[in-house]
Amino acid sequence: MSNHLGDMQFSKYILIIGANPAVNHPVGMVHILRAKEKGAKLVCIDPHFSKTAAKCDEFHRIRSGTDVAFAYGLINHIVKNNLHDMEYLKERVYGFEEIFKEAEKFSLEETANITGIPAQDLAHIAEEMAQAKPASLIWNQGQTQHTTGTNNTRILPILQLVLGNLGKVGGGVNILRGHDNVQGASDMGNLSDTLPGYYGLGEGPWRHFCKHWDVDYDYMLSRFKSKALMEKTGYALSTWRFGVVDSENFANNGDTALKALIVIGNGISTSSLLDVTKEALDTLELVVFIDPYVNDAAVITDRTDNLFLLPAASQMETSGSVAATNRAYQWRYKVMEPLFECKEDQDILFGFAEKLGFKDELQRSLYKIAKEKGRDTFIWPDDATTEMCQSIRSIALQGISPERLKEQCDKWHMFDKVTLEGFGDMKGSFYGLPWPCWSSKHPGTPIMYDDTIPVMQGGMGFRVNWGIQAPDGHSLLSERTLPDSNIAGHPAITAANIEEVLGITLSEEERQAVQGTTFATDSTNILVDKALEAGICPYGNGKARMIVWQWYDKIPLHREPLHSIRQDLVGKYPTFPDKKDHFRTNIRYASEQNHDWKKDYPLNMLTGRLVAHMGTGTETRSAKYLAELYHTMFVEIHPNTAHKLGINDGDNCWVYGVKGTRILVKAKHSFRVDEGSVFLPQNFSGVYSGKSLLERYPEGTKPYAIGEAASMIVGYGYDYNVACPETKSGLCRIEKA
Ligand SMILES: Nc1nc2c(c(=O)[nH]1)N[C@H]1C(S)=C(S)[C@@H](COP(=O)(O)OP(=O)(O)OC[C@H]3O[C@@H](n4cnc5c(=O)[nH]c(N)nc54)[C@H](O)[C@@H]3O)O[C@H]1N2
Ligand SMILES: Nc1nc2c(c(=O)[nH]1)N[C@H]1C(S)=C(S)[C@@H](COP(=O)(O)OP(=O)(O)OC[C@H]3O[C@@H](n4cnc5c(=O)[nH]c(N)nc54)[C@H](O)[C@@H]3O)O[C@H]1N2
Ligand SMILES: [Mo]
Repeated sequence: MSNHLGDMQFSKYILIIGANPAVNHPVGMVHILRAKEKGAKLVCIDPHFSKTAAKCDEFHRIRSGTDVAFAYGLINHIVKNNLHDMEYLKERVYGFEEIFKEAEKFSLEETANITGIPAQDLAHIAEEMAQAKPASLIWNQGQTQHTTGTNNTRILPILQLVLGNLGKVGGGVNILRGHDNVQGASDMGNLSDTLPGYYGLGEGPWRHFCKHWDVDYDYMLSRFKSKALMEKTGYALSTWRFGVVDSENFANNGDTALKALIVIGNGISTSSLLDVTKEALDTLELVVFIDPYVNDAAVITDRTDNLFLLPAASQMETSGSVAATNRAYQWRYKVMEPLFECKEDQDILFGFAEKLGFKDELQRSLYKIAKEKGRDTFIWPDDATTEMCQSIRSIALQGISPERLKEQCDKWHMFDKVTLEGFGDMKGSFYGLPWPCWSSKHPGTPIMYDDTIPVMQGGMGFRVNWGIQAPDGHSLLSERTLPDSNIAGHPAITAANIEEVLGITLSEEERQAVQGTTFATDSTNILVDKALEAGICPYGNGKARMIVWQWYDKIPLHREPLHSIRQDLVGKYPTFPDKKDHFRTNIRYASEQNHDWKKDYPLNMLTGRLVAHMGTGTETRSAKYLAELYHTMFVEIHPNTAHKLGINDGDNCWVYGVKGTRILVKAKHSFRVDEGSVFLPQNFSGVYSGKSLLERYPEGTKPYAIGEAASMIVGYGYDYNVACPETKSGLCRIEKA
C-alpha cells in the first residue's frame, strides 16, 4: 500500500477494483465513505454487485479475469485524449512508450468486447478519473487470485503512473491486505522465495542473516542437503500438495517426496483442489496443526495416526508488534495469560527446536541482545522485535524499536487519525512508523514515492533496485531532486559509491566499518545516516519501470483465464506456456487451457467473502452469534439461469468444478451476479462433497455452522510468477440435487 487508509479522505476519485472493503475492511471503509462525504466519487469495478458496489456512485460489472484489458482500455482513451501526465512520465518513469504501444490494441470497442463494460462507460471512467486530481486506486484479491495476478498488480500502478497519481497525497495504489498482520508476515519473510525483508535467498542474504542471528554460515549450510537447495525457492502454500502426491515433482525437491507437514496459523482447506490436499494429508508420514481451534483440515483427512493438534494461544494471550496494511507497525499488549494447556506460538516452536537440536542457535541472538541491554535472559517479544528491526534494513525497519512502538501505543491519542501525524509528545513521528523508517530520528513514511517533501519528513523518489541503466541503455535515474538536496537521480547507496554520490570523504574508521556493505546490509547505519544528512533517500532516486526485462511478460499482457468463459478469445489472448519447477512444481498453463471447458462447465465461477466469517471460518463458525448470521453454504445464481436449470430459491444443488469434483449447497437466487456467473463464499468447511464431517471434530470442539468448502471445486491454475491459485476466475456446472 503506497498511501494509507486515512489518506483516502484527500482523494477526489476512488476506483475500487477487485476489492470489497464494506465486507472485508469495514473499518477502512469508514475512511472511504468519509471521502465520499467530502465529495470524492466512488467507482466500483467488480463482476459481483458487492456491498461496496452498493455504496459507490457507480458500479460497472466486469468479466472476471479481464482487468489488464480494462486498464489498457482506459490508458488508450487517456492517451488519445491527451489526459496523461507527460511531464511526470518523462521525469519519473521508464518504459511508458511500450505501454502506450500495447494500449493501442485496446480500443474502447475491443476492451468492451473483452471486459463486458460498454465502450461509453469505459470512456466516461477514463475521462473522470484522469481529470480528478488526485485519484486513488484500491484493489485486493479480485486482482491477485488469477493466473495473471501479477500482471494485474503491475498494470494498475502503471495506470496511476500514467496519470501522475503515485507519490501524491490522496493518490497512490492502495492494496488492502488480508489477515491481521499479513503485511508483517510478508515483511518477516513467511514466503518460500525470500529470507525476511525481501532479501532473496542468495548467499549474500544468508550471510547477512547469519550475522544477525549470530550463527555460523557454515552451520546454516550444513542444515541443508545442498547449497543449491538452500538457495532455491521452496514449495508454496498452493503447490506443496504436488510435492506429496505427484512423483513427477520430486526431482524439483532434491529427489524427495515431502514427508511431514506442520501447519501454523493457516486454514489450508481454503486452497484450491481440496481433494488433492486431502490426498496429500492422507499420504504424509506426519501432520501437525498448531492452532487455537481444531483446524478444519484436520477433520478432512482419513488418517488415524501421526496427526497432532497442538493448542496455540490466541492473539489476546500474546503480545508483540504487528504490521498494518499501510506498512505501519503497532505494539499489542497481552490481554491475559494463555488459558489451559495452550502455549504461545513461539514457545511451541522453541519446543520443536529443542527436540530437533537447534534451540541454542535459534535463541542465540536473543541472548546476545539481552546481554547488550544488561540482562541475563531475553524478554519475549521485545528482544525478537529488536533483532528483526536491526536485521531488516532493505525496507528500513531499523528506525523501529519495541521502545518506540510501546510509546506510540501508550500515547495513541496523540496522533491525527486521518493524517497519522503525531502531536504533543509524539510530534515528529507518524503513527506506526510506516516503513521505510530510516533511523531512530526518522518519522516513518506514510506516503511512498513523494519526492516533493524532504526525506526526513517521509519523502523519497522511486527505489533503484534494478541498476541505473535499462538493457536498452536508457537511464533508470529520476530527473528530479528531493527538497533539501542538490543531488538529482542517484543509485542506492553502497560503501563503494557513497563518496562519489554524496561528494564526501569517509574517515578511515568509517570506511572500514562499512566495507563491502550496502544501505541494506550496513549494521552501523553509517551509510544511511550520511545519506539522510545529505537530504537523499538511501534507496536511491530512480524512475519507476514499466518494463520488467527479466520476466516472461516484459510488460503486463491480457491473457484469458485458464478456464475461460470466452473460449473465442483464447486464441487471441492465450495463457502462458507450461512452466517447469515453479515453486518446485511443474505447472500446466497452455496445455490446460487447450480444451473447450465451457462445453461442460458453462458458468463463470466467482468466489469471495462474507462479512460475518473469516478465512475458512474456523474461528467465526465456532462463534455462536456469527454462525447464526451466516449458517449455510450457498451459491448465488441469477433467477433466469436458475429457472432454466429448474432450481428454485433454497433448493439444494450440486456445483461441479472442472476437475469433476462437486459440492452440495443451497441455491440463492440473486441479481448480484449476471446470468453467466455464480458466486460462492469461501468461508465454509466441515462438509466434504455432500458428507458432513461433524462427528470427526473432537468432543467439545464442533463448530456451530459447517458447510462445503468452495476450494473443493476451485480448479487448477496458478499465477505465473507467485503461484497464487486462480480462485477468482473459473468455470462450473450446476445441477439440481
Ligand atoms: N469478513 C471478512 N473480512 C476479511 C476476510 C474474511 O474472510 N472475512 N478475509 C481477509 C483476507 S485474508 C483478505 S485477503 C481480504 C480480501 O478482501 P477482498 O479482496 O475485498 O475479498 P473478496 O471478497 O475475496 O474479493 C473482492 C472482490 O473481488 C471481486 N472479483 C472477483 N474476480 C474479479 C476480477 O477478475 N476483477 C475484479 N475487478 N474483481 C473481481 C469479487 O467479486 C469481490 O467482490 O479480506 C480480509 N478481510
Ligand atoms: N475460493 C477462494 N479461496 C480462497 C480465497 C478466495 O477468495 N476464494 N482467498 C484466499 C485467501 S486471500 C486466504 S488468506 C485464504 C484464507 O486463509 P486461511 O489462512 O486458510 O484461513 P483462516 O481461517 O484465516 O486460517 C487461519 C487459521 O489460523 C488459526 N489461528 C488464528 N490465530 C492463530 C494464532 O495466533 N496462532 C496460530 N498458530 N493459529 C491461529 C485459525 O484458527 C485458523 O485455523 O483463503 C484463500 N482461498
Ligand atoms: Mo488473504
